[in-house]
Amino acid sequence: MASRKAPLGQFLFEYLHQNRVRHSFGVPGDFALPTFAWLDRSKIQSITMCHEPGAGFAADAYSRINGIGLVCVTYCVGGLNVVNAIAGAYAEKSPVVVISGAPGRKDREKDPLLHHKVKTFDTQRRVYDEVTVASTVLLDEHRAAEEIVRCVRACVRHKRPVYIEVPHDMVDRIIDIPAIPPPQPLSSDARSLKAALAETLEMIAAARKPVLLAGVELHRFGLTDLALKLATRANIPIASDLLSKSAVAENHPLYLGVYGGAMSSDTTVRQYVESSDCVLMLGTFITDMSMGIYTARLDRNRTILATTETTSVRYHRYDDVQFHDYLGALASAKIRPKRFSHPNPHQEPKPLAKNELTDELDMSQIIRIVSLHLDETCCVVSDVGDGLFGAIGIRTSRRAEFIAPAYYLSMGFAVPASIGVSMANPALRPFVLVGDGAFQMTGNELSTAVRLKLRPIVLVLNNDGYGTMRKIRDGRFNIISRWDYGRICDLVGGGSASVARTKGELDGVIRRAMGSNEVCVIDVRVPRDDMSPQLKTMSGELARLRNAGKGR
Ligand SMILES: Cc1ncc(C[n+]2csc(CCOP(=O)(O)OP(=O)(O)O)c2C)c(N)n1
Ligand SMILES: [Mg+2]
Repeated sequence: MASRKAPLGQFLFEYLHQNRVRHSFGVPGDFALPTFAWLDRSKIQSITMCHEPGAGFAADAYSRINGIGLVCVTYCVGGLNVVNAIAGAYAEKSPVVVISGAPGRKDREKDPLLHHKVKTFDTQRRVYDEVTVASTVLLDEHRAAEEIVRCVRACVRHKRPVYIEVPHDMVDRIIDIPAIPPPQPLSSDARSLKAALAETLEMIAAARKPVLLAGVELHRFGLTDLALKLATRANIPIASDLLSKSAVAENHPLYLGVYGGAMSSDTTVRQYVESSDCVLMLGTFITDMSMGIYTARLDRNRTILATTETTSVRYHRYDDVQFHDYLGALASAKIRPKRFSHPNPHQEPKPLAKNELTDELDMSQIIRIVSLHLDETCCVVSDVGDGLFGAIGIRTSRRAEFIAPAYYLSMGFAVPASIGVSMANPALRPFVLVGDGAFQMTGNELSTAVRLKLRPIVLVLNNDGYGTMRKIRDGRFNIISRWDYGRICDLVGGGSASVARTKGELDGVIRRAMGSNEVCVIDVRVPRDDMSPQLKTMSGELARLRNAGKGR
């Protein structure tokens, strides 16, 4: 594009639109109104949410599906409200652009006490520096365009949030827009890449029982097909982890299940991975959660870890190797196919028999019944709580998407995230698993879903309080108010509500919900002391860890 001039606000949203942003989630404020006016005039649809945390979670989920997303807020009262959601996006590599309105350049001259200011005019930007890969305050019209381009490119390149602060008296100014050269692709150091590949191929060739752990970066960076090509050509089985759960179809003949130490989806996948002599971790985040709270048994001498940040083969680390170069070369390399016979081939969940329809529900059965209904048009959006742990056990041949804050673990994610999912891909039907506690945090965003005519199916897993916390350590602090969850539909003026106490009831209401075209809220009564097998393991391990230091 040749150099030209345009109003700052016009360029900002034009450039974001060119970079595939189609929706923005936010709440306006006086410092942000001139920016919102430009947003309104742009091709990007602006969605006003009930509260900024909801906007942040919606934008995060949107970014995970769309490849980039946008949240627009006002200074500090709005921006600081959304920091937690953006921290989660940073931690889990979700490319969200945060735009915040701000006091004007002129307002800042004598450093007055202006409403929404905390300590200095730079406070919010400095807070955001901790949760973003690039930030800017657009105080200079000569550099504004360059700064916008720099931040958006960093967002796309690193798949992490960036922060752009727009002073209200800058956004209408005409700025210089220099010619924008195309981004420089990152390239590997040829010798380092060659050495990494040679050691990797040697290790794979010598392995009797290699396994591929498909990590979440494969999905974020669009590299899943390359990993599948490698697995298929070399006949190497694949496991995912909780963050990357939907990366591979669960009926793929090479798919083993979700690995996570003692929190794996079943013992076969755990045994397979832990007895492998070559664990190929591709794009994997090694976190306490994905490694089952330190229960994973993965010896570094048997592992290869390749991500966008590191390439390590056993104890050797190779610098300046780009993940896509490494994976691309591996996928095309000559590897003699391995012998593999599946220890636990895919089975569909068992349909409900007549004689069990009146049985009480428990978490394992809820997960089974959910699995019976999911198909390719569904996106399971899970909040933090037993919904997330239980979801490890979801098994269906139809490849439903799966989105959850599975590492950062912020409650309140799922209901607003379902709005982001629907806006990013209207063909996907969100299937929300949310605890009663998490629902009380952000469930009011169903109001936004109703207004936008979206149709999430929301299972409120109602176990009367903070079940997960109760399992780690019980106390009065885990008691929450009892709500009649279906009544949210009266409050927000739309959607249908139902209660499920038995297996048959849950099956019936999910079937009806799948056939309907509106928000469906299902109050799922889970016995207070029940939990999924995965939560049982996790809470046992956490309780052991938290109690280890007791008395010190
Ligand atoms: C924002 C936030 N606050 C607190 C926590 C700590 N926490 C983790 S799970 C949990 C309880 C969740 O309760 P609920 O949503 O009812 O799900 P359940 O555990 O009962 O399945 C709490 C308080 C958190 N992860 N995120
Ligand atoms: Mg609960």
